[in-house]
Amino acid sequence: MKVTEKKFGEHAFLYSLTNNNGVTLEATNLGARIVNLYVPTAVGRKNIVLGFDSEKEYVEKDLYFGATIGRVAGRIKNGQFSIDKKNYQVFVDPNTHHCLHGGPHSFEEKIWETAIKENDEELSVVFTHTSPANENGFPGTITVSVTYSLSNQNEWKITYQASTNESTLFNPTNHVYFNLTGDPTKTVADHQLLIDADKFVVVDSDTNATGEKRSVANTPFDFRTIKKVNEVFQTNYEQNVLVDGLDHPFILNHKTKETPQAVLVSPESDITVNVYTDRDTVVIFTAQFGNSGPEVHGNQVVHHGGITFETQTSPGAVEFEGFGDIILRPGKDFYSQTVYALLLSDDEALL
Ligand code: G6D
Repeated sequence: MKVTEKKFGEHAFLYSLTNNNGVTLEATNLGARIVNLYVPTAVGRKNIVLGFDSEKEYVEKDLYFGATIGRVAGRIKNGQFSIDKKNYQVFVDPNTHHCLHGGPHSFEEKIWETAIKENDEELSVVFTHTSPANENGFPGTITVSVTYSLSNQNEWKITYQASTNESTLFNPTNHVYFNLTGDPTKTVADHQLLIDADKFVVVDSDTNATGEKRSVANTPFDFRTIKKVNEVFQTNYEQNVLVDGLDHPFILNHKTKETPQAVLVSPESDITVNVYTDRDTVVIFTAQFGNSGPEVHGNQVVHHGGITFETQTSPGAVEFEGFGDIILRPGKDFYSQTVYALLLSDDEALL
């Protein structure tokens, strides 16, 4: 196992974590983000996530790629919520009138403090950041740590911890885009997807949660048995047409501890990502970039050129009953883990 560190721009550093199987995870303290995830395959090394080559490129192109998202993942309709009967108005985008991913200049744009940790089984980089009270209108000063670990079992584990001095909202996630072909000019249509969810959250034309949890049964959003993502793209199902793919919260069943909550398999079946999380929802976004996808290592990302697994509490939690509680209170610290476990076809031990 090995860790190296190098400059990634004016302020940021890039940390490379390599395990004993030749898997390398690269992360930067700009936004506590994953930049690259290289895996060995029969036809050579593949980078299975979308990322840019420098701090400057992230700032100029897209700060959400691979970033830690917060304070609140997804949209807060009209930027309004209340805590203990006190009403708050947070920053809203002037075009959409909603607050997306905690508003601008949030976690994804900050330079986080960094520490490296190592034991016999895994390498970790620990990112910490303090967000001052009233940032984008959110109450409470919160201290957040996000730990990325890479194990010799080929698991990328994210551990979130946070505390606050005043009751506030907190619902972080990670915005990694996977493309298991290693080629951003190929769509994820031929990837196979499983989501262990009996229900998804219906969204409106602004991609806000409507408050309706709908059974996936008899809809194209039924991924309880593994199938190609294309099976959604090809339908006229109104929820697919509305957002031109998937941009939906799926309510996870969590029936057993052993089985993954979601699975993604490459078209060649040489790479599998098993997603395990303690969160109750995963938002799946299939990178609806149209013709304006950014260039990644010299190639433009195509429409549907990536897929996210944004584990979280469902958007809509501040508006609707039964959508979970995202209030973080003083003295009750936040703790959560999500694991992206890689199964590589040339890794006999893992099959
Ligand atoms: C998230 O769900 C949202 C999308 O709607 C948004 O476009 C993207 O982040 C930037 O995945």
